[in-house]
Amino acid sequence: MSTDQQAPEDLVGEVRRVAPRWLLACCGLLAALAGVALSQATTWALRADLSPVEAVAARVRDLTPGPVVETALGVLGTAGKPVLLGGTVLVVLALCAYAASLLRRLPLAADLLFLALGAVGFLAVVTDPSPAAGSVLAVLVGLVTWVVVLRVLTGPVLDDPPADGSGRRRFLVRLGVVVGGVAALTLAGRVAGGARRGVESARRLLRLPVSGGDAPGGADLGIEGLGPWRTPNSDFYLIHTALAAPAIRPVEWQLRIHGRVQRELTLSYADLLDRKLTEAWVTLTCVSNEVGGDLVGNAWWSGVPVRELLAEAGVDPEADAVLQTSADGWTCGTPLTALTDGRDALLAVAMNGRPLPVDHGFPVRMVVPGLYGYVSATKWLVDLEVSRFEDFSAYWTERGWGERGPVKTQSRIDVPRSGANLAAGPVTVAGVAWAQGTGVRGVEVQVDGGPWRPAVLGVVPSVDTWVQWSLRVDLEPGEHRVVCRATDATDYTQTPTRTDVIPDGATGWHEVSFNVD
Ligand SMILES: Nc1nc2c(c(=O)[nH]1)N[C@H]1C(S)=C(S)[C@@H](COP(=O)(O)O)O[C@H]1N2
Ligand SMILES: [Mo]
Repeated sequence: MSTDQQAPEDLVGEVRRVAPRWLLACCGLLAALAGVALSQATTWALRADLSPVEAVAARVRDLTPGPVVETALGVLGTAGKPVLLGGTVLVVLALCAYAASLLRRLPLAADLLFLALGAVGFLAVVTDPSPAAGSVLAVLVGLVTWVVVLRVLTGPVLDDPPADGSGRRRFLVRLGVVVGGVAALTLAGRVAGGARRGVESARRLLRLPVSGGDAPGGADLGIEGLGPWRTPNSDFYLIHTALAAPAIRPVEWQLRIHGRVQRELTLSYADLLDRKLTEAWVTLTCVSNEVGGDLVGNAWWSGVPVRELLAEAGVDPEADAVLQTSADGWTCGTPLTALTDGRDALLAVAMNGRPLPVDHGFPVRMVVPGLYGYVSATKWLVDLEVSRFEDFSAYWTERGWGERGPVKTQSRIDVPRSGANLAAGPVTVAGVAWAQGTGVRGVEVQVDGGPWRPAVLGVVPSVDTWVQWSLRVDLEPGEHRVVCRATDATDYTQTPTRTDVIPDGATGWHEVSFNVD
């Protein structure tokens, strides 16, 4: 009997079968594959534009000397991209396999390599011109998968194997679970991403009976540095708790209206479009908007007045609230009166004449003038339950935010920018002010602590939109400080007292400081 055919023996003389390095390398390879697959699946599912592997490959390409890239492209042609991506993956797999093969002598080698590769992926993703949160999350998912899968696979291999061969069974079971689990999750990510693409194309094909909305003449003061009165969909602020926007096809969308009603209603997208649509300019504001912040936007919305649907359902006179639920499970509670008092509270299907963008709630969202978004503007809306405030709690109110959320009268200076250096001569100070549901009566500007001077206001179609304002002032060379404040139609003038955004919206005056040469 020759010793080299036998497993080495330790001092006590028990048989110890040492896992061969190739087996450890295979575990490393599998862990690496699993990590790459799940990071890719995360990218798909969240519909981020860039997977970590793509980001790294793009960096490799950018860092490669130009002539090399050109020669490579000349040889490879359109195969250049797959070769670059495949090459990146192969290098990662090879490194991981090698590090895992050292696991016995250098137990931390693999973890350190994973961390280093994760850092490379992270850097590649965040230095992208438009880094997406989904891509960053994908790096994290990949990293965690590497570490966990390697532990899971090598556990039974590195432990002293029981003589009865159960160690081998344990390994095979774990191998099966890892391979099956990763394959299933990757497929799920692919399907989720595909669903989103399907919804995007369904949205593009929709032709809705809506108009694009004409901004009233004189609404836009046309001042450089002051954003347009109508916020384009692509520039409209985005706030939601969902990591990825729910993908809902119009044909599968349904809205249920129930709770304290005489007749429950269930509406399809077609039912909604069969009704007469109302269209209105409404400025939406986020309660988290700081003084001077930009979580506010104005759009032309088309939809069905929710009061008509509530009237059909027959609301119980005891009810004082409507609990709204979105497809992703987010909830908010809206005062019933805001939905029934005649204001343009809409189940909106279009924004600025286009079907709602997926990120803004496609196919149907709520828009309620005069209330902050967190208590009213549910995107991907699927359920309205007529209720009482005392009978439920909603997503943000559970987290310490106010129950009702009426918009506070606010104003903002957009030009000059803080810290600007202006040429001598007359200076235009301009911005926006809003008091949805009430209307802005006037905006005043104070320069360097002097008297308040009334600004010129743009024309607005209703009390539900913001208004642009401007004032020309002559300023001496030097540092200047400008403050603005709005007065609404109830004669309330903005308080100078600064309060935080939590629990129910910031107060205080916006000011900017700048220099005149
Ligand atoms: N489903 C869902 N709807 C939501 C939210 C959310 O987190 N999930 N956020 C709300 C908040 S806080 C605001 S300010 C508005 C923002 O709408 P927008 O992203 O279209 O600008 O959406 C509201 N609707
Ligand atoms: Mo918000």
